[in-house]
Amino acid sequence: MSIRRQSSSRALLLVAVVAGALAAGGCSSDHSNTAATGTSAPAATSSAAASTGPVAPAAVTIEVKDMAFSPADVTVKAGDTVTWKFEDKAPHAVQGIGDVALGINSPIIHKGEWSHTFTTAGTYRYLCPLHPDMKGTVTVQ
Ligand SMILES: [Cu+2]
Repeated sequence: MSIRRQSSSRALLLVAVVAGALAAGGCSSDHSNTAATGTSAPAATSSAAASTGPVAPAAVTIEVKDMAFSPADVTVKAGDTVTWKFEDKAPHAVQGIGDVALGINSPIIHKGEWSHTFTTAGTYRYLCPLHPDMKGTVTVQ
């Protein structure tokens, strides 16, 4: 970790030196290049504290296989995350129907997972844009 950061800041320093040399190129006098002495690396403090609320959000998984979403209808609470697990012979996607479901838009996935966190109560209908007969509903309470 610290080694990696050191080398990246060294690369930054190198860029600064090159940039300084380029900037000084137009000037014909013999200034010594002391531009890059005082560069301090940016403090990359990553405080990824896991903030757990009073109620742990639930995770619901919908299987995407045999040309269907299963279960097709799920009910979750606001703040819950729904994961679609794609494991069919054909690729599929999850696309919300209507304005209320605009944020629901997965890429086309053959094998893999895609998640969406529902923050607002409502009824969200979706389909697979490749196979519009594949439909599902997420009800958020
Ligand atoms: Cu599909």
